[in-house]
Amino acid sequence: MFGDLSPHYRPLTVETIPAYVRSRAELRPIFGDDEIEAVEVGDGNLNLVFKVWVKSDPNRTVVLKQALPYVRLVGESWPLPPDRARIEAQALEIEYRLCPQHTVKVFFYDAQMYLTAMVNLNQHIIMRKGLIDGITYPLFAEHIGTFMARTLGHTSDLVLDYRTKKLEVARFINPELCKITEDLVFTEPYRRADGNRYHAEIEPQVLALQADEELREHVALMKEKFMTQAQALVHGDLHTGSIMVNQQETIVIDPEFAFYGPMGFDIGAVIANLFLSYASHEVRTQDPEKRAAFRRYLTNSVIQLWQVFVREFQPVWDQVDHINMPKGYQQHYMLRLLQDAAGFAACKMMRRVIGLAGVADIRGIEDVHERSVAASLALNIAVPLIKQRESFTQIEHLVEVAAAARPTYPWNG
Ligand code: SR1
Ligand code: MG
Repeated sequence: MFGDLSPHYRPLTVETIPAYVRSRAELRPIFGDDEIEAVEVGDGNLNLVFKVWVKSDPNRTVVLKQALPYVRLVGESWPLPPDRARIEAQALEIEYRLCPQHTVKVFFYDAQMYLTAMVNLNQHIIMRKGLIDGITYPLFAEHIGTFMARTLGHTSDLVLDYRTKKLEVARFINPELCKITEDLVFTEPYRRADGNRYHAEIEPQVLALQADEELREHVALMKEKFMTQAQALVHGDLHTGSIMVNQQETIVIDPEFAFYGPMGFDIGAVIANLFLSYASHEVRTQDPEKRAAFRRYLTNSVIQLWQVFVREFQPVWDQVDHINMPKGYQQHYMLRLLQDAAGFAACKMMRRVIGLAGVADIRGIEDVHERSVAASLALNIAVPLIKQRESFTQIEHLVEVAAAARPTYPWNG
């Protein structure tokens, strides 16, 4: 269906990892002839992920990430081309060149095995897990704003020459993974679909949302933009599960959904996930003062990441042709990015509540009534975010929408 699998491809297991590691000269400086241990840690939707280390010295370690030829979340009934691993490795190479301090370092990509060997970020945790526990990361907004400005600005027509840009668009054609996004983010949540996974208690709100034709018009506009605007090399899945953090560092991983798309899709993904956390702490943090403080951190992060993005994007504007791209055009461009980010953030929030692939922030809330409160609030942030996006002229307007929203579960009528 997607072309032939490499004849050398075989999914690794913890048992076959030592022999594989020995077969790769690039890993010899790390592992030598020492005894190797491995564990499979992949908790994502698509791939195998192994942590591998020297038994006598766990600091000598790598992560091996290998694509499966199907969607792990669903099983072999949903085939998926493992060539996405090549897209991911090539995107990481570009992101590392443009922003090494916030991109995971790759040792090599094995095209026969659809496998990437990379640094084991064992001093970091998945940001989503930290946010669920109410941990703040004060440098995150500065770091992610910088990462997005560098990787998006420097892969756009504003920097690349006409030919390189078009060849890069071709190199990053990623139809099957884009189709997943088209279906799961922009199509299925707004209609009856077998893939949807919302829980029964939230159904009245979901059905009302799906019946809202004005909302579906707005979503259709965002979907069109996603499918047609080859603005820059976007990460394509920049949620808080694709970001590893600690108090000092922020490292982006997992760009297998990368393609040339609208910049606002990445910016919106980050904002969406901060707002999903905001909604989840309606019930996750019971103490009102602690809740308010954590939410202040989240909303300040939204504001700051945009301010950093604008600041770090300025060098791009400084080097464009100011005759054809005068100040007014530049301001218009940045305003469109802000409004796109709001629209995409909304779609990404709605899909995480209604669609196939949820987020632990909300779906991990055990008590179903508490989960419903958080889910309801997330939807009530998302809907005005997309409908009002063309009135937003500053980032604070997005935060005002979140702050004004309330859960409408339990229902009155
Ligand atoms: C079937 S894949 C589901 C989701 O996992 C990835 O992280 C993307 O967000 C995708 O939509
Ligand atoms: Mg991923």
